This record gives sequence, C-alpha cells and structure tokens, in this order.
Amino acid sequence: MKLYDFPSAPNPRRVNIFLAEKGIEVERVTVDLMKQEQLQPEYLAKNPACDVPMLELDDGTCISQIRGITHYFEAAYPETPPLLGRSPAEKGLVEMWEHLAFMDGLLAVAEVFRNTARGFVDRAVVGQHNYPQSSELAERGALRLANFFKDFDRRLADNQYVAGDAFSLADITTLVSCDFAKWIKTGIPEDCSHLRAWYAKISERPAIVANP
Ligand SMILES: N[C@@H](CCC(=O)N[C@@H](CS)C(=O)NCC(=O)O)C(=O)O
Repeated sequence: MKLYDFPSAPNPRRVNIFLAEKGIEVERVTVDLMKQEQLQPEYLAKNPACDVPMLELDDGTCISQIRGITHYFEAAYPETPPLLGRSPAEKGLVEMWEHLAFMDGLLAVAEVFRNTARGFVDRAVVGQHNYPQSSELAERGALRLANFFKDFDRRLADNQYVAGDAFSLADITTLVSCDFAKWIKTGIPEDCSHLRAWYAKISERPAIVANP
C-alpha cells in the first residue's frame, strides 16, 4: 500500500494527522505539486481528480478524496481509535461537521488563495481542467471565511469537540482550515474565544504536533 502525499499542503495534512492519531504507518510517495506532478499522465491514470492525497492498495486499487481514504482506513483497521464516529448518530454528526468544515472553512480559504496567488494563474480550481482566477471569488472567499470562524465558534461554545464529545476527523479538518487561513494572513478572530480555546487544546495532540 502507498500513500501519494505532499505533506506541506493542507489536504494531505488532514490524512497525515488522521493516520498518526490511529498509529497507522504507510509507505509514502511524494507527488511534487510545485512541479505539477499531479497533472502527469501516469498520475492522472491512477487518480482522475489529479490531487493529493491518494491511496494505492496492493492490488492496484486507487482511492482518492479524503473521505474515501479515511473511510478505507477506519474500516480496514477497526482496532485503532475511531475517528469517524462510534454510534450511528455520531457517524452522521462527524460526516455533517467534517463536510461543513471542508466546504465553509477549507474551501473558503482556497477560494481566496487560489484566486490571488501568482503561481495559480489558470489553476484556480484543483483538477485536470484549467480555470482562470477571479478577484470576485477571492473577495467572496474572505467573507465566507469570516462566517466560518463565527459559525464554528458558536458550535464550540456548547461542544467539547466539533462533532460532539469525541475528537474526530471533523476536528482535524477544522484545525487544518484554521492553519490554512494563515496562508492568506488571516487568523482566528480575537472574539472567537471558544474556537481559540479549542484550537489551543487540540494543537497539543501528538499527532498534530508531529504533522505541522
Ligand atoms: N477534495 C479533495 C481535496 C484534495 C486537494 O485539493 N488537494 C490539493 C492539495 S491541498 C491538490 O492536490 N492540489 C493540486 C493542484 O493544485 O493542482 C480531497 O478530499 O482529497
């Protein structure tokens, strides 16, 4: 089994923290995004989404998308700590809050970053197709990010963790979104005290310290 990885990018980091929390070791293959290796024909043949991370099983099966990869590991390693929920209700809540963190947090930052960074001209959207940058989308992304911080601050006012009372992938995606915001020089606002306290607490977890 091989994990195609580029550890300094936010999405691969989500899986790297997830695996460290579970104590699962996997062989890594670096796909250098700076050299656009994700767009090379050999990689496209394995992963039509042209993104990282991507997991290749020993029989050649290739699974991309963090939801796909994390569900594989959660099912294949049932003896490791569950990070996608324990009860049916928890599983639903983890899916719900992880999806919201990705859509409203991580993608809001990406909307700003990819529509403004010089190296992303015509690469405003991840994938095999090119799209031009849009300053309007960048502005909208900044508004969405401000609301993400407020909405997740409210959520964490009444909950120890993002999906409820257990640490999960929803926390990982929320933390990675907060850190990705630093790429566009934005931090968690001062008045989001619940989100800030949660961030300080989970930042100390060994799996997160080991995957900065
Ligand atoms: N929806 C994807 C997101 C993966 C993604 O966007 N990865 C970025 C790195 S953070 C990537 O591969 N970018 C390639 C590119 O910019 O062309 C997932 O869940 O895995």
